[in-house]
Amino acid sequence: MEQQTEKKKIVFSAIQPSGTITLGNYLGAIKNWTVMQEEYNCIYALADLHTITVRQTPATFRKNILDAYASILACGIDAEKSVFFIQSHVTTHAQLAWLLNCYTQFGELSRMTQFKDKSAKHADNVNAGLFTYPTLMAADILLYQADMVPVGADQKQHLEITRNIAERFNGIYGNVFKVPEAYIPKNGARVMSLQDPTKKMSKSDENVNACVTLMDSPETIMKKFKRAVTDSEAIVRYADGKEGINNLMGIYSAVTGLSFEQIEKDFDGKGYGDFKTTVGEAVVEALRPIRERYEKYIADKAYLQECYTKADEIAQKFSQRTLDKAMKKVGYVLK
Ligand code: ATP
Ligand code: LTN
Repeated sequence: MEQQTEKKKIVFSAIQPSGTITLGNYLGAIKNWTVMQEEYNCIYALADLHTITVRQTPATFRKNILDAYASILACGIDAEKSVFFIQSHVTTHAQLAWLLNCYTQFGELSRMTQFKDKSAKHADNVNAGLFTYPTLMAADILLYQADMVPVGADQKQHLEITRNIAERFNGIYGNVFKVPEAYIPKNGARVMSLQDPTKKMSKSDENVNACVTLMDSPETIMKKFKRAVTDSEAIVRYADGKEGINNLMGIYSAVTGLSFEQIEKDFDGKGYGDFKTTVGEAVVEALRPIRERYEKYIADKAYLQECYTKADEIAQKFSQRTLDKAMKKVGYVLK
C-alpha cells in the first residue's frame, strides 16, 4: 500500500500586549490556539511591535509584555508543543514589513476599519505605524508560510488584505508565500462590551465594567455580569434588538458548549437575574485555573525567559528562510 506522509498544517497567530488579556481575546482567539496545538504546527507571537502604534508608558508596557506572555501560557499554550515567541526579538518581522509596504497601496490601507476606528479614538496620534499596521501583520503571517490564522471576527479584514498582498507578490515573483485562511470560531468570535453590547469588548476600554479580564477576581467577574446591560423584555432568547442578552448567550455558549436552543429551554420562565448569575459563575469557573497558573508563571521570570528565548530562536531561523527568498526574488544581493 502506498504510504502517505501528510505534512502537518502550519498555524500562526498573535496578540498585542496592549493591556490585560480579556474574555473576548480568550474566547475569540486564544482558546482556539490551545485546541489547534494538538493537531497542527503552531507558531504564536506576542505582537509587541504592533502595540506602539498607540502611545505606551515604558514601565507599564514592559510589565504588560511579561504579563501577557505569562497569561497566554496560563491559558494552556504548551511551550513544548507550540512555538510562542516575542515579535520584537525576531528581526525578520520589521524587515519583511518594509518590503510588503512597497507592495501595498495607500488606497487599500485607507479602507481598513481598524485604522479608521483607532484614528478616531487617538486623533492626536494618527501615526504612520497605525496606517501600515496591516503590512506588519501580513509579514508576521507570511513569514511562517501559515495555512491557518485563528483570530476573532474583527481581524477578518486584516486577513483579507494579507491574502491580497501575498497573491500580488506571488503574481509578480512566483510562489513565495502561502496564501493563508482565517480561522474564526463559531461561538465567541465577537464578544461584546458588557456596558454597550453594540461595541466589541476591548482591552483598552476606559469603562472597567465593560470588559472582563483573565485576571479579574471571582467577585469582580460576578459584579460585572450582574451589571451587564440587557433589555426590558425579561425573556432569555436570541433575537434582533436584544444585543445584551445575545452577547451573554454567546459567552455562556462558548464557555459551556451548550446550544442557544438548550440555553433558551433551561432559562424558560426565569428572569435575567438568574441568567446573569449563571453566566458569571460559568465564566468564573472557566477562568479560575487560568488565573492560578498565571500566578505561578509570573512569579518565575527565569522560566518565562527560557520559554521565549527558545521560541525566539526557532522563529528567527524559520522566518529567515522566507525573508531571504522574498528578498532574492525582488533582486537583492544576499549576504
Ligand atoms: P486593543 O483594545 O488594544 O485593540 P484587543 O482587545 O482588540 O486590543 P488584540 O490584541 O487586538 O485585542 O486582539 C487579539 C485577538 O483577540 C485577535 O484575534 C482578536 O480578533 C481577538 N479579539 C479581540 N477582541 C475580541 C472580542 N471582543 N471578541 C472576540 N475576539 C476578540
Ligand atoms: N492585529 C492583531 C494582532 C496580530 C495578529 C498578527 C493576529 C498581530 N499580528 C498576525 C494574527 C496574525 C489583532 O488582533 N489586533
